[in-house]
Amino acid sequence: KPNIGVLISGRGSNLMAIKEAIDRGDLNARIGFVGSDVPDCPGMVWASGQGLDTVFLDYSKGREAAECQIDRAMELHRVRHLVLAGFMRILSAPFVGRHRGQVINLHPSLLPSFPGRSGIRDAFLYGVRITGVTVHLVDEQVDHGPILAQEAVEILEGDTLESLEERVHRVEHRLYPATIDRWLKEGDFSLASLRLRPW
Ligand code: 3YE
Repeated sequence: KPNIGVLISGRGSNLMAIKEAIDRGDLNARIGFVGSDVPDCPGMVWASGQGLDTVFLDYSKGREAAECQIDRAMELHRVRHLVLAGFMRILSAPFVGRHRGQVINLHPSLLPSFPGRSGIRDAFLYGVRITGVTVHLVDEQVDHGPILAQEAVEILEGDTLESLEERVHRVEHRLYPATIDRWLKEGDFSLASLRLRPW
């Protein structure tokens, strides 16, 4: 069973969805550790309560030192695959290079539209009629790497930011565990990697 590390900075609702999918038998993995740059965030409190191993990633001495802590946790817990789940730090190019193809991210918009820290809000304020959720491999740029899965979410008349957020999160909680399971089984299945040739 592959060991995964899950990195969070906030509520940890996608961590909870991942744990539930594992417990249901829908995601063939083990959570080796949960790491966070915010030690007392609700997701870390929840993870401790579940008996998961938690690791505080101390960014106060710089990105490089914190990323060394991630490397050490991965070795200690025999983790090869990292899952970003509301983790709000940019991973450096050297870190991405050491873990090429082994870090996955979830972003709450249809990339390449609305990258960055507030994808749902930015789509809502722009007034698009369709937004969604993207799962992609992490590369050196933020919210940019090869796309593994996307699902559309309609913005409805009468939607508020809050009602839209709720529908986007519901899609995330279903799409992310399913895509992680496929990724662990099949590796890179991005369409970009298929190199479709013209006839
Ligand atoms: N790193 C790389 N590629 C990616 N991290 C995330 C996705 C992703 C990634 O695709 N290489 C907000 C982060 C944006 C931000 O600017 N963070 C700052 C620090 C902010 C602070 O001080 O709290 C930073 O430099 O890390 C995860 C999503 C990142 C979202």
